[in-house]
Amino acid sequence: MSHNYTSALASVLSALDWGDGTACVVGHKSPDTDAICSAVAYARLMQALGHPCKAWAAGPLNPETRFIADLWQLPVPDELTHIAPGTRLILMDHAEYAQAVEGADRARLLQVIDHHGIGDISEQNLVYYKAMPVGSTCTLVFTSYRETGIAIPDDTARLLLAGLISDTRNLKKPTTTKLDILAWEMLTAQLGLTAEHLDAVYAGMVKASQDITGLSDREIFLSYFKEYKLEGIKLGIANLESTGDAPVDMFLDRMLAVMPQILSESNNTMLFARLFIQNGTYLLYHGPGAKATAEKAFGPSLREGVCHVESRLSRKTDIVPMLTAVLRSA
Ligand SMILES: [Mn+2]
Repeated sequence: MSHNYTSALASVLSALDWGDGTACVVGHKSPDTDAICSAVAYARLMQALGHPCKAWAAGPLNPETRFIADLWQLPVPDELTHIAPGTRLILMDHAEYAQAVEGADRARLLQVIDHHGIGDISEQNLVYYKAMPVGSTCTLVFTSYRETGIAIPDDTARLLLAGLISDTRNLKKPTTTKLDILAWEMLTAQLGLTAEHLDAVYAGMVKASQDITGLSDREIFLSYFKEYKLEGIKLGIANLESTGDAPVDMFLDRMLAVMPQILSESNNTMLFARLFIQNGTYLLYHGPGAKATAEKAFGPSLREGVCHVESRLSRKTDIVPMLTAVLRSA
């Protein structure tokens, strides 16, 4: 019975209009470890099911991904800057054009595998859309292997575990679900890894993501940057992972100094940045209307360009919904 069920689920994917070429499997721009690893692992699953696919990276790897890719010898996809109209496309870890590779809005969208809100993507043809409120897209890819009855090779298990521990802060993040924990347990058991070892690996990833040695202020700002279209307004939000050795105020000055240039080069209306340190979150803002928007969402400015909230705010689960609510009522 279970075999029939898994093969029937796998066959559902054949109903998509795959065309003659190779489908692009790609995560969001400014890719993080989950976006990269889920794309490679999912492309491998589609290949195993007989659908020609290739995984891509929608931008250079961030320092954390480079660290874990080196440590675990993960395959790193080539970089894709734009796709041709009509290309078959599978979006991983995002569901909005503002975060997608250039040309995504004119591609033929086949699938979305994601754990965010439903953005502005559209597709008139049949689509396979899998979204769940879980801790990582790699968790969803894990379930796709299980559902379709395809065994997970060890090198794919490492990819899935890398994305999973990155996005869930090794199961410590509040967005972690029992499904993420189950995937983590099964993947670590398969690979013969201990919890202590995973703690050490994750500590190395955090250290790498916070190591800003040798990066310009602009590179620091853009390392964990995402773009959104909220209530029709295009904006970008940076996650700043560490101040390095700099005092907080000096670091904030440096980030505020690069924001005007980055804004003028992008087609965003506003820029924001989040820096979490010691039980408080600094929120930087820049651009027309950004101050009023930030102050309505986060309270009066601490100083020009900066608000502060005495709790840990997540970009996905706190900041984006708060900004959306303010922009909706504007
Ligand atoms: Mn993710």
